[in-house]
Order: sequence, then C-alpha cells, then structure tokens
Amino acid sequence: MKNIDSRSHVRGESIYVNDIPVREDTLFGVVLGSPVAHGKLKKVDFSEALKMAGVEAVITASDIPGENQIGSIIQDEELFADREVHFVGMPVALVCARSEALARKALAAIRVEIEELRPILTAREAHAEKKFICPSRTFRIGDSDSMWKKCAQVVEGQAEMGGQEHVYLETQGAYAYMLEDGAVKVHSSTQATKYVQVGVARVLGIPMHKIEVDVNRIGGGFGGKEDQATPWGAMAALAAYTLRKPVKLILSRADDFTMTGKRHPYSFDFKLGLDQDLKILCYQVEAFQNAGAAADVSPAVMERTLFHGTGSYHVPNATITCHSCRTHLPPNTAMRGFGAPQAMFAFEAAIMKAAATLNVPPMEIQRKNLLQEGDRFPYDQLAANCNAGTCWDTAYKKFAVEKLKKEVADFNKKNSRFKKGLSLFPLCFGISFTKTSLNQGRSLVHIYTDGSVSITTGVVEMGQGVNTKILQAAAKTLSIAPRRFTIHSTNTTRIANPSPTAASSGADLNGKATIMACEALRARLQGVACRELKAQDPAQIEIRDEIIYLKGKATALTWERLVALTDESRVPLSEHAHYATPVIYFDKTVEKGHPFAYHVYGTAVTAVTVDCLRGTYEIDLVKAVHDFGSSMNLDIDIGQAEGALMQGIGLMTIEELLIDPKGKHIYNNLASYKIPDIYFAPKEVEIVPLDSHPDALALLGSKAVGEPPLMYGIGSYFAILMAMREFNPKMKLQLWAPLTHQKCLLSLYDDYGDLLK
Ligand code: MTE
Ligand code: LUZ
Ligand code: MOS
Repeated sequence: MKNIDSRSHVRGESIYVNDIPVREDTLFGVVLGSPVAHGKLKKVDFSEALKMAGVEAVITASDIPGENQIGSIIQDEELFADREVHFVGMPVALVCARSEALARKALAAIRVEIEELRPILTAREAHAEKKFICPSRTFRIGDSDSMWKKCAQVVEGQAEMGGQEHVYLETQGAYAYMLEDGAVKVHSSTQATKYVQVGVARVLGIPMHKIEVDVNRIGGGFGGKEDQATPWGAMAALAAYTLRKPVKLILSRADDFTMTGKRHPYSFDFKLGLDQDLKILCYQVEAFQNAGAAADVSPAVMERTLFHGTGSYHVPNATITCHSCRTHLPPNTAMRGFGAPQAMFAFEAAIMKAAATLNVPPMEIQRKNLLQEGDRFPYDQLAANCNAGTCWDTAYKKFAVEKLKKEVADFNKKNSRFKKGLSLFPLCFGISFTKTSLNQGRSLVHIYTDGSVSITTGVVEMGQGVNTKILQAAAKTLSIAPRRFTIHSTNTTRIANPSPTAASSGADLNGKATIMACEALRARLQGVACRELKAQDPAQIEIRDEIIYLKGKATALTWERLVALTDESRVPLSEHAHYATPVIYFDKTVEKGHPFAYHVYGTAVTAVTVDCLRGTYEIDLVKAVHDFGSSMNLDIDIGQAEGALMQGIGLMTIEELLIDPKGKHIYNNLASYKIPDIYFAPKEVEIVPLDSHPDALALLGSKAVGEPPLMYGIGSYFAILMAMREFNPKMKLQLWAPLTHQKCLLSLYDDYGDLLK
C-alpha cells in the first residue's frame, strides 16, 4: 500500500504547524539566544526594543507564572536563562511582535550584559573536572580483568565520534492560543505531545487538563523533537497566556542550528583481547558522552550506548562503562540510533585496530565473533531468533563478496592514485525503549454510522509512514477497505499520556493497540450480526471484505448495514485500547534483565573509491541484507532503510560539527554543514529483505525499521579507511569519525615523506 500521505505531500497540501491559518491578532515570536557559552547574566535591557513599532512584549524568566523548568528526566534545564547562561543560543528572552521581521528587528535592539566564564567543551575535559549529568554506569559480563593475560593479542586505543545535526525539513516550532476558562491549545512540531503538555503545565503552573497539544504531522524529527520541541511549545504558550493573544514561534534554520542539541559526540578508550583463532575473549570500553549543558535525554542515550557496547558480537567477558559529561554546548539529545551508533563504532574501531595489528582482514575477526542463537548479551538477555550469521552469510553470497574483494584488489594493483576499499558491517539493534515503562501504546477507534472509521493513536507521523501502517493494521483486522479510514491528529485530549514516538517502536506499540481496539469492535459487531442472522454463536460470524459471512457463507448483510444495526441496537461503536509490551523488564540495581522485545539484524557491504590526490571519495555501493521480519509494507520499509542509510553515511563521512574555542557552532546552515545529497549517494544501493520469521512482538510480524539501518553507514567509514591504507600502509590508524575529505587528505600524507619529495 502506498504511503497515505504521498498525495498531499506531492500536491503541497500536507499541513504542518506553519500551515495552520493564523487567527486574528496573532503575534510572532523570535528567541534571543545567549551569545556566549558560559557566563553570569548581569542585565537584559530591552527598553529600546519595546519602543519599536509593532513590538508587543519581551518575555523573560521573570514573566513565568509557574516554574522556570523544562527538564524531563532530570530537572536541570531552565526555559529562559535566569542568572547564568550555559550554552551559546540558550534562550534569554522571547520577543513578540506583529510580524517575525519586526520581532527580529527588535531583537537586535536588546542589550545583554554577561560576565563570561570559561566554557567546558569536550567530554574528556568535563570528566577531568568531574562535571557529570548523572552517575556513571557499568555493564559487566564474565570477568575481563582476569582474561587479558589469556589473550594471544590485546589492542588498545581511542576512538572519537562527532555529533550530528538532525536537519529535519520542518524546523522547531509551535502555535499557541487561549481557549476558554484559562485553557491553552498548542500546535507543536513534536514527537511527544505529552512532553510538551507537561512542560507547558509546569511553566504556566496550571494542570495538564487545561492544555491541549495537537500534532497533525511533523516534517521530520529524527529524535530532535523527542525532548526538544518542549521549549518552543512552552514559550509560545507562555506568551499566549500572558498576552492573551495567539502566538506563533517558528525557528529559523540558523536559530534552530544554534539553539538545539544534536547527536552526542563520544570519545572512547577501548581494549580488545583475542585468542589464537581470532576469537574475542574480552573487551573493555570507557565511553565519554558529551551531553551538553543539561540532561535532556542523555541518561537514556547513555543507557542505549551501554546496551549496544558489544554490537552484533558475542563477547564472553566485557566491561562497558559510560560517563555522561556536562559541557557548555546546547543539550545534546535523541537522534536516530540514540547512543547505539557510537557504541558500535567503538567496537568496530577496536576490531579494525586488532586487524591492522595482526595483519588480517577485519572481516575475518568480524565473522568469527558474530552473535549466535542463545548467546548472552552483557545485560543478560539471550539472543533469540538470532539472524546475525544468516544476514552475514546471505550478504556474503548474494552480493558476491569474494568477487568484489578480487575486483577491489585488481583495481588497487592497477591504480596508484585511486584506491578502493571494501567493508562489511553487521548490525544488531534492540527494539523497545530501554526504560520499560515507556513501552505502551494507545489507540482510539470510532466507527461512524455510515461505516467510516476514525483512528487516533499516541503516535506522531513524521515521514516514517507509521499512519499508513496503523491504517493497514486496522483495515486488515476489520477487513474493510482502506478508503473508509481517516487517521486523525495526535492530540492529548483524545490520547492521554502517550510515550514519545521514538525508539523505532511507534508502529509496534500503537499499531498493536489499534488492532486490540479493532478486535474489540469486531467482536461487538459479530454479536449484533449473530442476533440479526439468527446464528447460535458469534464465532460463526466472519466479516470479510465488507461482507458478513455465516459459517463461511456470504450473507446479504454488508459492513455498512451491520454498523447501522449495531448503533440501533445501542451497542457502542467506539473503543479505546491500550497495549503494553509483555515480557520485558530491567533491573538497574544489577544492570541485568530482558529489556528488548526483540532485536533487528542485518549486514551491509560497502565499497568505496578514494581519490588519493584530493582526499575525496565516492561510495560505489552499499548492499545490505536486512531483517524486516515479515514486512507489512516493503515500500515504506525500504524507504526507511535507504533514508536511514544515507543519514548514517553522512554521520560517518561528511557531516562535521565544528565548534570554535568559545563554544559556538561555526556552522548554522546547510551551505556550510554538508549533508549527503543525491550526488554523494552511493552509486548503487540495494536492500534485500532477509527471509526471517515474523516476530510475535512486532506489528503483524513486521519488525521496527526506523533506526536500525542508520548504522549501516558505519561500514562506509571502514571501507574508506581500507582504501586509504592501500594508498599509504604506514598511515597512522585514526579512529575519528566523521572521516571528512579534509581528514582523509591529511591522513593519506601522514608519514608519506617519499611521495612528497
Ligand atoms: N523517517 C522520517 N522520514 N522522518 C523522521 O523523522 N525518524 C526516525 C525514524 N524514521 C524519522 C524517520 C526515528 S529517530 C525514529 S525513532 C522512528 O522513525 C520513529 O518512528 P517509528 O517508531 O514509527 O518507527
Ligand atoms: N528514546 C527513549 C529513545 O526515551 N528511550 C530509548 O530507549 C530510545 N531509543 C531509541 C531512540 N529514542
Ligand atoms: Mo528516534 S531517536 O527514537 O526519535
């Protein structure tokens, strides 16, 4: 089935926050951000700004009737800086004017006095100064300490991975206005209606029932709107509440770039030990997470890093430690993969180092150590229906890796300036929020008397096609045509307390709730049909393609007639259902449990060509065998896989966030921050679904797909590195993603005295 949004998208008719027709008297907000990363806020003088035409108010911390606090996991984040500023771009004030242009003009007239303090910019600096977001945590399996001496080879090293900007097409924003009796409605571009509602309630000091948060869809989130849509929703609501006028606040791309957090940069110290046969005996890693200036979801990201410390491999002895370090950068946040890509990169870096040291291909070490059925993860869960080896072997055969290897070797023999490299990357990603309580979904289904159906769930459509999947699940359960359904906006008055749309589990959680609601409705309809058709047992009734069957035989009773009869019989045509993932649990006191409903597996093959004169590279191909379970919509799922792959390649190659020594992002637009475009895309991309069994905890057996394929991008890093080592075997092994063209060029000529002569 086609994505139900494709028609309105293509016609430009899809509605985002900025497309909502503005009400009379609407004001437009622009945020004043701190110009320095760390300092004492001495004075904010906006008297001149207030005198300007069309400017109605400048709102600061002192205007907040409730609490100046929006922290979710830890209450450590102010909506507006009060006494101190903690990052460049930290909101200090909101200017409200009759147009955005006027507000921006007024912004320039505000004088801010700040006594600058020294900023901490890297995780390692923060670690040295013991600036932490939360206590550090360690996952352990076996006893790595006593195993090192039993290893034939031990390698140690450091790996670095940079952050990443989300680059959702729709920037952050909200539109808020008063309803009656002190209630506020907020249209927000958020992945988490509840978080915005909670934030607004806290800032305004009013109960949650007075706040309605609505999301029609968002123009991408990628995790960036899981926790970080809240400040803009809260500011718009605060302004609407205090000024009693509708207020719209849409960030410019530059402001969004500067003020919002990104994927967490990480730094790692790793140590890997292997036996004679290249079997991994032990692994130890210490991860330093750059959390930025406030907790945001960093403790949860850190947790996912710990869970993915050993990647797709079986490691009998492992010690995985993570520190969440407080720095003076915008609070880093959720982004597709959520701490897992960093952990996996560190492990692959360790394998690369071992391979380089032992002079064996990394693939040999990788294949020998893949997870097998029943292997224990460091957090105690066992690998079940483990497809790690199957994906690898299928990819190896299907994509003729032996032949590719030979082609690459031949090419490298014949060419001195251009070199090719090849890598395989195995994926294993756990599905479920690592915080067990978040694993619940809800659905509200109304059947109207004409037989049409309305569905509201807790999930937010952000381009991932989840509404199409919800519709498919409902249409299948009720056995009626897709055209009968409308999926309505995500709204806190229809679905209360939803989990954020995140952790790739939006479709599983809310789709399963939708099936439950539809099953309950179907049972009621069957009861009415049973009476109408004078059958003995509702079990003899079946609804199939909008026709009612009795004992397998079609009757004259249609869907529409049955629905009308049901209403006439005073049997309710509405159902609200709740789904909570069974089986999962986790005990933080011992760091053991069964946190994931299931794992998603896959293997990607990547080939690249490096231009060793320029340091540029092209990605020749990425081919992956991916475990979709039994996909309920391959068009959407392949689209997700390809999109995630591109985002992952960007992360590992050209997307570089540069920060100046004072803590300011040097880039604030897409002319300087480079993301993959169509020219940079691999010349060939092929995603082949693995023939795997349908997992019972996945929606209709169709496994979660939103995040896992992003990690295939890690393969591009190592393919490029392999090509570079062909050119300069003496090159220092630098494990520092992203491997930009510039870094590539500098590394190629590292220790290359002869060539430069
Ligand atoms: N796809 C598009 N087009 N836009 C997005 O913002 N977000 C990704 C992924 N795919 C995203 C996307 C992220 S980070 C997640 S967690 C999942 O979609 C969330 O949706 P799901 O739970 O329905 O898979
Ligand atoms: N968000 C979250 C996530 O709150 N918990 C998670 O485990 C998670 N995982 C991936 C992406 N977002
Ligand atoms: Mo995705 S990072 O879970 O929003």
